[in-house]
Amino acid sequence: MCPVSGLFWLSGCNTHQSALAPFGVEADALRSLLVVLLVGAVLLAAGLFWLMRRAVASPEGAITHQQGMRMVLWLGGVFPTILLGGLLIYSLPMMKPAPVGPADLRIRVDAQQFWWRTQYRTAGGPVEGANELRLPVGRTVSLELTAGDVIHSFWVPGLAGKMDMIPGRVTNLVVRAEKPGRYRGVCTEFCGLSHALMAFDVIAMPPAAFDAWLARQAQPPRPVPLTMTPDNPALVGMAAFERYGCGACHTVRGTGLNGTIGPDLTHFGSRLSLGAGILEPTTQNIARFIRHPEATKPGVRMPAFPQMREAEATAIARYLQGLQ
Ligand code: HEC
Ligand SMILES: [Cu+2]
Repeated sequence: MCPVSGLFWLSGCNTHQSALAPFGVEADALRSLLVVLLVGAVLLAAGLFWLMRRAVASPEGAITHQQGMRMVLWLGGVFPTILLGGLLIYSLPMMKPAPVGPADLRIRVDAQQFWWRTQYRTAGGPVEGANELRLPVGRTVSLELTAGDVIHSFWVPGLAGKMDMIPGRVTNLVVRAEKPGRYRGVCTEFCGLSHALMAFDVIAMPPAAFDAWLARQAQPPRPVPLTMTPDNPALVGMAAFERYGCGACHTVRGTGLNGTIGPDLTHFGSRLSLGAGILEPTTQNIARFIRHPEATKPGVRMPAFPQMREAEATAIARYLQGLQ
């Protein structure tokens, strides 16, 4: 449900990608600030309107020159100074990032044309992922934002404000999710042809479920059952995946394929979307994406495989969906 739907009907009132339906403490503070500013601005405008009407209605010479000058001093000088000073004092604490302790979770998010590389820093070493961000509810998380090619920008409207992602630099964004659920983030800096097709899922989870998920992500995927018949689609797909050289750009841990140009596919089967938050990960969509990624994402950094038979693409899709 949209909490302020009456006022903000223009926003379209979704709850999975909206700064007006926050699930993180930073976005919540920003929304409060917005409401305070909006109410203040309306009151101010109403007051000025009232004064203006009075001035127009009163006869000439109703106030002396000196009274007029005093009014300018108070309404044009003293009042705005107090108002802006108050607002500054009110909003300054919001600009200070929340403190991060050594025990808090750190996640590196590296923006690429047109997808997201993620790296969860754990005691056992970094855990690679892509195109989705999972957060434990109630825990402080420090996001280390950077980019591999051009400037991108990280924005999860329900979580916190925007932050630029700059090649060669790491900027920190400290966040805390408060409500579990599935949300969405986007790139908000024009970064190339498919800039508008560069999104990602944000999944806020209860801490215990998050820990279990992260432990699973650190492991290689469950192996393809080799005991099945040779026409087992996943087995055929795995062979085709190797034969077409997908491993030059993609990593599937535990198989020796460790390319790093494209998204890590180790646990691709557990992801909720395909192509950086763009498509449902159905077998058909995946197969189509593999043969003609540019049909979905113009300017994509993955080559097309038009020579690949549809059955082969479907087999690869089945194999990838099995990577849990
Ligand atoms: C030259 C490097 C390259 C090769 C070779 C390559 N890919 Fe990709 N692949 C990429 C890049 C880059 C992306 C990210 C595209 C985007 O979303 O902008 C990608 C994305 C994908 C995705 C979507 C991943 C996600 O998280 O949504 C799948 C699935 C995929 N590739 C499968 C394959 C398969 C199967 C092959 C072999 C037939 C292959 N790729 C060959 C670079 C490559
Ligand atoms: Cu981008």
